[in-house]
Amino acid sequence: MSETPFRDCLGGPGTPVPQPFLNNGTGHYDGGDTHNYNFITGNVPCYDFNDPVALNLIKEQVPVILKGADLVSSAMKWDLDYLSTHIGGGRFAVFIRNAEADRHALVQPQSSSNPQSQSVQPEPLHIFKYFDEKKLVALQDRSTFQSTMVRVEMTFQEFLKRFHGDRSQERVYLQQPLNNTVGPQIASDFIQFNWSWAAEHKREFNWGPLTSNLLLIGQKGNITPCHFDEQQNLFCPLRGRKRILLFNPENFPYLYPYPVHHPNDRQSQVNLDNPDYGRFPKFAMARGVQATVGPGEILYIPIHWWHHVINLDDTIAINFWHKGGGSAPVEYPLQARQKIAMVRNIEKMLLEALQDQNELKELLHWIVDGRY
Ligand SMILES: O=C(O)CCC(=O)C(=O)O
Repeated sequence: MSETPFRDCLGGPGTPVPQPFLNNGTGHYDGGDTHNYNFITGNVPCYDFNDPVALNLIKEQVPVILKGADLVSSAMKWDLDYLSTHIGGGRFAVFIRNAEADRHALVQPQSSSNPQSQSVQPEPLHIFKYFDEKKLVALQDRSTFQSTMVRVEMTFQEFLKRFHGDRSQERVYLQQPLNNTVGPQIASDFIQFNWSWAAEHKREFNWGPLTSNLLLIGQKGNITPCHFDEQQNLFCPLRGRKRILLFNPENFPYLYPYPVHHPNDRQSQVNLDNPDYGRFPKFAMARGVQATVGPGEILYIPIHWWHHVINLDDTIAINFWHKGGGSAPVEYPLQARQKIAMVRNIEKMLLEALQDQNELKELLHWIVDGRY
């Protein structure tokens, strides 16, 4: 059992002094790992893979880094060359940010009474803010949404060409659940993952079924901005380091998530690198922790925990997403993650009843104003 949980972990004491948070002179963000975020108050603890303390933290839904992990040992040889040779001829989902497309998109949206419309500004090229395409189709007030990120399916060879292109003009991020189109060598590596550890611990943690293993291949400096998932996540870097800022579910009101019907549902409206305290005053109360993880480590990201992911290097990673799991007996007061699930359900139910996304705000005022 570790007495000094940070020893030998990438983010712990003894880590080489990293480069400053930099703009590398070409006008585009180039990542960095020393930027001091005043809302980060500590580091995620790090333990040996099978340390019971760590496993207990996971049971309690607290983030932890597991080091010396052998969950995906057979994938530790995956680099771009190996994947290029063995991944097969299937098509892969790639998110693309393009400077030229951004220039065309710089049309200001019409003014709207909706608060989200004020956040419609071009995002810097390295930000990959996820949006839900189905929610975009159903969105009634299009002035509240603008994304210059597109999702394109392409072969691995096409992706590699763009990955090695001019990053000041275009950035790419491959994010593809592993499926049966992969070549036999990758399939064999996948079969050799430590599935018995995964199955045994899934039971122990009371998680639901594994839903997917997302393969992520990102460029240095790419950022997946602050969001939460409705899944438990064992996040396994295979190449390069990532710095991940995490906020527990109690921070929900401080991070101003978009409405449930919005394409950016589950994303924070706050720009962590330049928070607008005028619009988002409660962000001043947000408090988070951070982890820097690399190959051979696993970061456990609990369901409903906010996470903001900075690629410190070119990276390859794979995650294990699991459903939340069976319902434990309800205890009061409810925990933040249970309240989040409840709030999301209420929002969805009211929208379904109203059939008009623009009416929801007024209805909520009817419920609250002068009454609570
Ligand atoms: O690595 C990234 O950029 C994003 C990963 C992430 O958000 C996840 O696995 O839930």
